[in-house]
Amino acid sequence: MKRVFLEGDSQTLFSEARLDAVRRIGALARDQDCAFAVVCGDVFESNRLEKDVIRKALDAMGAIPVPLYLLPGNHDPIDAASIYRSRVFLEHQPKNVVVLVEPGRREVAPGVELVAAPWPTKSPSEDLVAAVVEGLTPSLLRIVVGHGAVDTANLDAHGPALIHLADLEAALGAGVIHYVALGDRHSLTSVGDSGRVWYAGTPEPTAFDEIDPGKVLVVELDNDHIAVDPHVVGTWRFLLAEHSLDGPGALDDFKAWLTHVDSRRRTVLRLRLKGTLTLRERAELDEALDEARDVFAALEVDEAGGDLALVPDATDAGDLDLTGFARTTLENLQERARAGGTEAQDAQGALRLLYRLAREAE
Ligand SMILES: [Mn+2]
Repeated sequence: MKRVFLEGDSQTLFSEARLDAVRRIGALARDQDCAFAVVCGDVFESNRLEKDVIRKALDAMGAIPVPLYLLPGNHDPIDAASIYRSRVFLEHQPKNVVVLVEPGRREVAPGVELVAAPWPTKSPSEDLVAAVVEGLTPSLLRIVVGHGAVDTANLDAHGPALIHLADLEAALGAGVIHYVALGDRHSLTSVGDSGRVWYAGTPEPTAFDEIDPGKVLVVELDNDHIAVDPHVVGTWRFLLAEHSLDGPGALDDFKAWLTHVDSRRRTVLRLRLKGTLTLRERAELDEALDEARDVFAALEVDEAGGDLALVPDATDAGDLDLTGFARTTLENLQERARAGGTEAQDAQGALRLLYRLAREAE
């Protein structure tokens, strides 16, 4: 996946973690004695990827000790330019990797069928899952493999390809199908009331708004029994944290917190900071954030709300050994910074810079 928020070697770590997640799925499948594994679409972010990405992914998938069924989704539909039809994919496709190219039923074990609903294009005009479930009569143990949003109100999705949950629940109730494995949502989600319709979510987290990502589901299924167990395979984290820097010791507490966050090299941190700082404190904060930027995978500081204010005080000037023009500039900026309004924001920025430069020059 593209990740503009990462720089330098964090990019490499992120790529490697995603391949490791595939390998962990293989180890889990072996430990849990799984008969096979399915990936419900968006296996690849796009149909146009670098060859080495495809080769590395297929190499990791090939080490999974069970059959692996891949469903084309909206990011990797099975159109004429599909990644699954590319020469590099076909040449390196391991024996255990099967692409669910055709919609409909496929026997994957004695008495067990997948009912696949691959995406033929990026924007299909119908409910692809309904199309493959329609007309089935009870016989084998059936697992529907689909991709896309479900039409339940709480997920607030729309479009002609929405998956109609009521139809699926009716088919589950009638014993025509027994489990529905869905992809698209990055959050681990049980849909509806049957306990048999699930999004596993993304195996490695990719964004802040995902709920309970980094897992895969081990599903145990027979005609009248089901168990669905989430297992952790992801190692990255998108962490949103808010801190108030007001009051004695708050800045020190925040700096201590930064050093106690687990797995910092695999943590993308977004900070919302609020409080009122003197120039000296602000410089201390900036230094701590600069250091954190080196040890976290990425660090974003959200200052858009203007919750982090700078209030220059008399001791700030005392910290700096400034004379003449520089001293006059400092005093002018302090005055403007206190005055409020948009000019005050600029003045605060200029003061921070002046303070830092002056301290560095000492
Ligand atoms: Mn999708």
